[in-house]
Amino acid sequence: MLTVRIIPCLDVRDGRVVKGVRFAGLRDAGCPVERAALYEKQGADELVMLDVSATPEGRATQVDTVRLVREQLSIPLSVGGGVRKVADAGALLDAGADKVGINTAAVREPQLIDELSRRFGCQCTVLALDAARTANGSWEVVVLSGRERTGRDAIAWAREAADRGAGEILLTSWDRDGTRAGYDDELIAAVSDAVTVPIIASGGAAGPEHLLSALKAGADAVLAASIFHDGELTVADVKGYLAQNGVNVRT
Ligand code: 0VR
Repeated sequence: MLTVRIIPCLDVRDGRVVKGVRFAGLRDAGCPVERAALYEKQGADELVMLDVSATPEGRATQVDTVRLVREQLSIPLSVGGGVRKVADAGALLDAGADKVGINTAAVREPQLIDELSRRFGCQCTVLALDAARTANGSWEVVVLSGRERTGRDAIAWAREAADRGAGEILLTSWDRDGTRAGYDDELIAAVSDAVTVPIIASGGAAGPEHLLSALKAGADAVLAASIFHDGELTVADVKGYLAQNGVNVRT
């Protein structure tokens, strides 16, 4: 069994870490550079930084924030938020990101995935997929930070994105984000059955048992924000629990 990855997530708006519930009611959760250093020290395997600024002005600081975080981080860094074209991804990679996440822009223009993976390699190309449950028990893709439901089936979109060259899928349950109700394990299992690329589960974690459950559902890596930002749990706590439950973690 491959070693799983524990990935703290820094949602950044106007240069500050923020955290909300279902992408709303964002409250301040600290300085990205300090948080990144803290999580690496706790044993994080990778870091995801999502720029969730609403305005171009807020977004302008993203490249600087990537540079500052990169300067003192030795683990892999994935960056997403507001990537609309190949040049946006190039700027983030030049600033020190190892991988770039695309979300809304890829739904609007799926060939962007092909372009990114051809230009930078599929290992740099992460599809960020935010999914919300529908009335009939399936999931649809939501975009624009959860503000627009697209009607696109989330499983079909995951499959298409992987076929187009996405090397990894960052799978966020919009329903569970920030709720501490646990990951949407059924969503994870459904996407895991549909694609062979690695899946990072995201949204809803409250305790280490949720991360274990998501891994058992088929995730290759687990991402969390709320539980780490609020200091309830350290990455080391989570890794200790997973190791005790027979999961291969990097110690
Ligand atoms: P929790 O571990 O439940 O806090 O959530 C982890 C992860 O889902 C979130 O940090 C992140 O994916 C939420 N994403 C977005 C956003 C947060 C604020 C505004 C927009 C977005 O568009 O993804």
